Amino acid sequence: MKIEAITLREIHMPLVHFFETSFGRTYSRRILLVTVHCEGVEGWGECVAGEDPFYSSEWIESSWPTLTEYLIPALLGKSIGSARECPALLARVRGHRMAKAALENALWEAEATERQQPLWKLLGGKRREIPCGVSIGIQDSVEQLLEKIQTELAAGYRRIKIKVKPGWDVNVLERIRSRWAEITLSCDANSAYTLDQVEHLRKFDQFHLLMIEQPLWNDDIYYHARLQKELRTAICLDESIVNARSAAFAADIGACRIVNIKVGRVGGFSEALSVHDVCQSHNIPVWCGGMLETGVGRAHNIALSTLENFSLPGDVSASKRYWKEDIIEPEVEVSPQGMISISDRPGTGYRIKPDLIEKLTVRKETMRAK
Ligand code: OSB
Ligand code: MG
Repeated sequence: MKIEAITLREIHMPLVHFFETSFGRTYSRRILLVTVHCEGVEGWGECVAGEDPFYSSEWIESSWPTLTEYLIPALLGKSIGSARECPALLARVRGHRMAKAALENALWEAEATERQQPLWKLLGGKRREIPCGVSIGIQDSVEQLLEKIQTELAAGYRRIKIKVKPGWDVNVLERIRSRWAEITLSCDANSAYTLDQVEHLRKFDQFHLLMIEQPLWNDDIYYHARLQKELRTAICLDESIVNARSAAFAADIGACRIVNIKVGRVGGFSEALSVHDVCQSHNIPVWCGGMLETGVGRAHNIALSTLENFSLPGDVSASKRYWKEDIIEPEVEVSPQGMISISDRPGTGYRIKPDLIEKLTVRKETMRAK
């Protein structure tokens, strides 16, 4: 597969409903998409970096020049036998894992299409349907949150995750549990607490949560191990698992009992597969995290979620929860049982909508091999 040209573009898409975490509120997404052009075959990838450097230091204004000045030139003109060769070609650049993942994942999609094989099979997936959960942001009032939970439960979702921060946590969980004693419930702090708050965090144990996601610092593993010893509730790491080595370290020292895998956060499918395998060998179940993706990134998350150790419901939800109109067809749909069924079509099994994407594009640059 010769990489002849790569297109980088930014699209703007308003969210159906704002999304608030402990680090802020988002109303509308600015999203970078890449298209790799390889001898008549195309592959698409989504850079999941945010509008601001709040979830991670990487954000779209750091991704764009890193892609055009370093990462895209490192791939142009190269002939590769498999997308697995991509990480080595990009390894000279440190960090910028979300930008790297956009390119690598686009190459996996192109490879699957070229081989006339479903992407999920190429990745080694087994599941023919995947269980789905939802991540519900901080709302203006607890009543509004309860109403949202009601809607998502009625839609069939199998796990409710709420965002928490000091002032929006124990009080809110109490209200949820008094209405729904039995639902599978978890929470995500996005690093809103410190180890000084262990007594406060211990109060979360009474709610029988499936997990508490990333309670402490975004780059920390060691203190999460200290905290896990103090809590009955399983800790799940998101931000601090950046590759297979950090997953192995976290597993070895008992920093978590569950891992959230985001393919962008770990730098692409190859590393995501390694994280999956490391966790499996340590008996740590994983689930697929989300970054408010469009259908392009969502389709990749779905393919990854078919791997064996993705045994917990992911933040992989229906297109319509995020967008008035998604940029793929068919849109991602979730059954009344809270499942997404996996297609046997080659590639992702979804088609992109070129006209809609063109309409949403605010900047675009195509770079070609010399
Ligand atoms: O921490 O999982 C997170 C969204 C943006 C940044 C970080 C996170 C999230 C979500 C949303 O929780 C998951 C989704 O529905 O895409
Ligand atoms: Mg998270």
